Amino acid sequence: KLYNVAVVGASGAVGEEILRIFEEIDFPLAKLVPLASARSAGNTVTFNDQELVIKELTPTVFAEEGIEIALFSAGGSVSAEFAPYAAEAGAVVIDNTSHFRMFDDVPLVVPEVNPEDIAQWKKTGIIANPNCSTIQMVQALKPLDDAYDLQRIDVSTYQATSGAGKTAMEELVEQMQAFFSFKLDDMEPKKFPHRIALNAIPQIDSFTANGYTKEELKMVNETQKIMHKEIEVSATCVRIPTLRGHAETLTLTFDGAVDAAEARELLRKAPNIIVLDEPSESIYPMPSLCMDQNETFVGRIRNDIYRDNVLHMWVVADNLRVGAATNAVRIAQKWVEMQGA
Ligand code: 11C
Repeated sequence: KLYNVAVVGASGAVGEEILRIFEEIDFPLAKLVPLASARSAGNTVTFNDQELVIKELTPTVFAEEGIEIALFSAGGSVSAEFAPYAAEAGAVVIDNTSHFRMFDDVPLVVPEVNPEDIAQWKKTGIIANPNCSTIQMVQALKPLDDAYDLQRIDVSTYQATSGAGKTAMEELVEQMQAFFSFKLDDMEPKKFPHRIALNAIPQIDSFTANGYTKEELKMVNETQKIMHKEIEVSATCVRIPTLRGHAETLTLTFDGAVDAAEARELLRKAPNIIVLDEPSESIYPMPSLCMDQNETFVGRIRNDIYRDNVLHMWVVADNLRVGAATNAVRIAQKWVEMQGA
């Protein structure tokens, strides 16, 4: 069977990656329909060397086009308004925004971690895709939790500007250009609370009453929901002046002793994980290595100096791919597999 697939927000940073991935993989696609708001409708996107005209996102378009799989990445308010129309038209919605993630009746899925939760899609017709910084982290945690029973995560992130969309990437580039013409001090921040070029900003999204940002609390709440476990999580999320690829330092506390060499082997065998860990040769993951890749890279795996139940490591992935588009398409692939079962 072939499926009619809609991509809502097809010309956005994540939407474009979804199209690239559908070009690269063997997906049972009958047709691909790019959708966007009236402002972008009529523009075109390239797909398999063809120019596809973006159609307007309306309440009736999903039924009119016979859509069976609808991938949303056009912002939370668009998903809130239009995902229910897609679900009513019989499509499975795979939503990249944060809107539905913590709804009790909406599964939140990372296929390498909790693929079984996809079976609950019928409750609302919607499956939520987690936040980018959560996805790459739980992929690397799963094999270690299975082996050693993870109790606590202390994580700091180094997040690329593309997490905030295309205009945020442009803001970094414009500020870098201004630096070389000695005009950086004239640049007003737009997408970020401060200048991002030559800086590191310890704020992603807005602060909540407990002193953590919404991005940091997503890492707490989403991790517990995906892993079905009340793991303690403390996150500090930082924006750095890179374009693509989120990096994370993880300090992991397990129930009992953990061995770094054994953990490294477990990660080598884990799906969609690549271990790059030869410190003496300066081999470790970096954002520059993970761009356009669909795998999550792990390195700097080492035991704590003081406690034998604590492990440290460094995890990097392309936030637009692994952290968004790739995970959404992998959910679609699993969902398709389950229809045949
Ligand atoms: C960032 N992680 O890097 C955010 C973007 O909940 O899907 C993703 C926001 C989300 O800015």
